[in-house]
Amino acid sequence: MPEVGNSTSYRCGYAAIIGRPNVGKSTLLNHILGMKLSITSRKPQTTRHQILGVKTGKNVQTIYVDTPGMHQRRGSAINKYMNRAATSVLNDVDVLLFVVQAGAWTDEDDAVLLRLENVSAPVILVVNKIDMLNNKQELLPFITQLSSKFKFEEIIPVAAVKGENINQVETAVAKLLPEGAAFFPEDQVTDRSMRFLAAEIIREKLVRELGQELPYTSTVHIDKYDEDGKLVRIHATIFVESKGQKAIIIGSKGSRLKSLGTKARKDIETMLDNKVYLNLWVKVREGWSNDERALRGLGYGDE
Ligand SMILES: Nc1nc2c(ncn2[C@@H]2O[C@H](COP(=O)(O)OP(=O)(O)OP(=O)(O)O)[C@@H](O)[C@H]2O)c(=O)[nH]1
Ligand SMILES: [Mg+2]
Repeated sequence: MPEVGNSTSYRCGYAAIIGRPNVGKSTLLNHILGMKLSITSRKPQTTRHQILGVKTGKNVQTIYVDTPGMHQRRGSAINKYMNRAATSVLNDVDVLLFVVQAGAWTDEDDAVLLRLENVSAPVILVVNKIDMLNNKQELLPFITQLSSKFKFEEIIPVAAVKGENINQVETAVAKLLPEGAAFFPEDQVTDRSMRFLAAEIIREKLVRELGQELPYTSTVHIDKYDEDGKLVRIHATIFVESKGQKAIIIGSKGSRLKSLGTKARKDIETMLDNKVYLNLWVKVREGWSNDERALRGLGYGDE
């Protein structure tokens, strides 16, 4: 085992990945880690919880914190929970990675920027999705404009989905971390349990396969998770808010639920490197997403 944390020049600290929904925060984390830890989708508000991703190198351990996109959708308790999970890290980390989309600055980005005004940690601006720019000439003026908005430590254009310039992000973060021993053992990648990650994978399939509104009103609860060496048996319930939503998820003769389940099972098998039996139920719990107590019972406790 390489020496982790004994050398005086070792660095270790926390870097939060923040920004509005859908800019590619979780994709960035997954590429840095070289594995799929945090779920991603084309729909905004995919990530709902803080998720730690630990990257251990020879001279540095960076503990990344993926966060839900900060958003302006007001009202329901789950939206408040997500915004809390996103903003509560701001004063608890050593570095902030503020992710934005190249050429697509919005009011929600301005709202994030406003939150950074009273934060003492250095902020690196990550300009993501540069591959999507029709005209590469647009990048420089975009960056110049943003650099006048805030005193960013660095501005790094990347394409997270292709892993382009990701090393630069890691190096910039490492330089800003305090000296100190590693907090996590070198083989630990996250603080989250396999049970939690399995629920997330199931939720990813829901978000990816269902209509625009449904993902916001569904959540996944793992009822049973048993491991007997050769097989991991998982019983999970998908909670929705109405009978109509339940019917949509189940699909004709159960076809959609079956295909969701198969996709989720395969991903969970890859994650666990084990055979998995997955049993999915769909239940209606009216108003769960706006009920603080129901939310806590479904894993949305204070972070
Ligand atoms: N073209 C392109 N697409 C990207 C890039 N990075 C991420 N995406 C896509 O953008 C979408 C959103 O990515 P996510 O990583 O889920 O975004 P997020 O910021 O974590 O979103 P929330 O969790 O909802 O806040 C997905 O469809 C990604 O595949 C990129 O560099 N280029
Ligand atoms: Mg995300």
